[in-house]
Amino acid sequence: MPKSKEEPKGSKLSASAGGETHQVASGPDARLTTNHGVPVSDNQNSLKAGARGPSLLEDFVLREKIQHFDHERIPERIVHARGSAAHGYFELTTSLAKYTRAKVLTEVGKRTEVFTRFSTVAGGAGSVDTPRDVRGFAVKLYTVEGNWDLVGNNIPVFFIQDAIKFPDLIHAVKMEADRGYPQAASAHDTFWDFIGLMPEATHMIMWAMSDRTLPRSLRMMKGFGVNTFRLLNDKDEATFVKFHWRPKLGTQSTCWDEAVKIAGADPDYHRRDLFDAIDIGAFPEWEFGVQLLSQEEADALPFDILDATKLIPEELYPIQVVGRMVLDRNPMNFFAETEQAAFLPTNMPPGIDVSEDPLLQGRLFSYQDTQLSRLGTVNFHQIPINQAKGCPFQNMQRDGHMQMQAPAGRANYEPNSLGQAGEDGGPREDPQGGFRTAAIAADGAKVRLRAETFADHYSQARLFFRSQTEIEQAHLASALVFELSKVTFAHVRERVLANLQNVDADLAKRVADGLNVALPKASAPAVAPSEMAPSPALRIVGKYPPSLKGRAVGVLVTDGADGTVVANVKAAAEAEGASVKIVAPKIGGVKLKDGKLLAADGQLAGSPSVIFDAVALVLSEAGCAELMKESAATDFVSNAFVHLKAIGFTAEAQALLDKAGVVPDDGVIDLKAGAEAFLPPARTRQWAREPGVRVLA
Ligand code: HDE
Repeated sequence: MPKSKEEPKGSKLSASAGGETHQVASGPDARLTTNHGVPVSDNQNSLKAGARGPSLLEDFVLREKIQHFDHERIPERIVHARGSAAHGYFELTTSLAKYTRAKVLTEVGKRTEVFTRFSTVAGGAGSVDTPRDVRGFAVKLYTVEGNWDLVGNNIPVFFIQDAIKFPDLIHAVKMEADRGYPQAASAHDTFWDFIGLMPEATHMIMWAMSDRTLPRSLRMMKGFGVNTFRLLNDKDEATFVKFHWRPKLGTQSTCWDEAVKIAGADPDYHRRDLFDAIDIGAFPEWEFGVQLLSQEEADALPFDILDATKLIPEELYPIQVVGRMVLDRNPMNFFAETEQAAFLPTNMPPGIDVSEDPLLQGRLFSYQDTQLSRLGTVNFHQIPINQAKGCPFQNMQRDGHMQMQAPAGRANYEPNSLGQAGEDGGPREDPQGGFRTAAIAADGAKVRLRAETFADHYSQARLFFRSQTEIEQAHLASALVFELSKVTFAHVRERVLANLQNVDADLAKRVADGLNVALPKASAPAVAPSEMAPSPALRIVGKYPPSLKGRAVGVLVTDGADGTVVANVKAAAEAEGASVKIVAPKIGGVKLKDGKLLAADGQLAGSPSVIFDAVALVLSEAGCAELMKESAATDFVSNAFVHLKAIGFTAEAQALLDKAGVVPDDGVIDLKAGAEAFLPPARTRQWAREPGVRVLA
């Protein structure tokens, strides 16, 4: 759409989500108009026949306003409906020119604009941020050779091997068909019924029941392309590739009990965390990495590289870090950008190509198709957030609903001889620079078959479980106990247990004990699982970065608290990059011991400790006595304790600690030792505390 060159006085172009702009008046000239520009004189009263009379059909101002409102919603995404996103850039640090001709992967130092959307899978758009669920990690890179959408997840494998099972999987996990619940939860009959009948899902189930599905922050999640793709170099030689994003803040998770409570305390926990971080300039960053394999190397693997239920252990093929992504700008309008963003795995610049992975092959159809019902037009690529911004896009496609462009000239077909390419003749194909597909032989008989190389459903599930630390294994087993305890059909639980026997006999026994049911015999695996060398890369525990960077500390204060202690804790934590929030019984703040006022960031009842990574209690004796009558205060402390957080305290808080059941350990720090002593335990969770506060499977 042509932009007006001269801006009228007192007006500006509304900042766009990617290209299109429209003039909006600002300043004193900012008057309200209808959608067609007619100035509105009264936005408070509809047109009536007399002050108390009926409204008149003639009132086009009222009708336009109400009608637009009636149609504000578009269908939410069928999966990944709840999400939040940010703008930023991708920067290549090492060229992959040996493997690909895609400029985005060969031009070192060049910054490519991105729009990245994170999501949960099962819940609706209005569900909460912290259910146990896989997270979507979709990146749209506006490259100079067209958009590249790397539509991944925070888990490197998937539940199913063939796209034809996807509708069944999603029907099984979403709200049950008759009752319309549960929302955003896999802990119910239909999900586990399906899972028990689909042994290929077992590896993914290990990941889904691990702490990976309870991310602490969207900024602390890995991202994976999941499917195998190909890179194609300028000689059209193909190399298999797996794509990876690694968060600079490390991979961090919450506890299950904590995630459940966060859902109540702040249903928007993740979206707020991302927005706030970017708002204050703490821009989240990820490394971009690849695993590259030749056809011969792929053939030598003990599993099929086309099978999306398998990963390639990093110990076998290390991730080569070749770039980074920084998210540094919040969307200006959630609907226009985040909601209307359409990610398509078919969006790939020349030099990147798909593989024959049967899951990916189905995805190549689905995403384009779903946009038609969601965005309602074949012209959804013209919505600013979806436009190819890095380069022009032009072809002979015309018209359709919501056409925003007015292509000039008579040539809307090709070939034509009406003029030169780029002039009256319009655009032409580019055999050299255009997208080319890897020339992979494909001449098999038409069959509906699953390759035998896809038949091993348990080796990598075992690899994952056995690679975890003891703590993570206990969390995983306990998550299975929790979920299966919500299953009401005994035969469904039994079938899952029979499958778990093939993963690890000890795991199956722990889960059966946790359910207090008999352990069934192992199901018959299609292929007996084999042992793989443990992969420490698959662990989270023990790898938190030694810093509070990007995390939150809550300081609970009362009237009469020692301001010096508060200031010291704040300074020490902020020096490491934490955000520190003052929590007080009343939002108006407290009067410190020295008489000074200290403003509060949050009121106690609305700022429970679940929204912080570590807490400090800086109380006066009288203040503590008051808090002893306040369950929100006891919960603040007891939850921090059972969620394995560091608790700093002043001596006056002792009675509250005792009432909350806090047992002294390395993570319970008397602040008289100085704020510095609080930092080391605050940088991690007190894993050693867990057996004393929670019975794990
Ligand atoms: Fe998706 N998926 N998916 N998916 N997916 C969608 O497309 C689908 C799969 C993923 O932030 C839908 O625009 C099929 C794997 C993300 O907007 C839909 C299959 C992975 C997002 C769709 C899969 C993903 C989607 C719904 C099996 C990880 C959110 C709305 C063959 C690599 C993108 C939409 C965003 C969204 C189909 C499996 C990731 C229906 C058929 C595997 C992150 O087209």
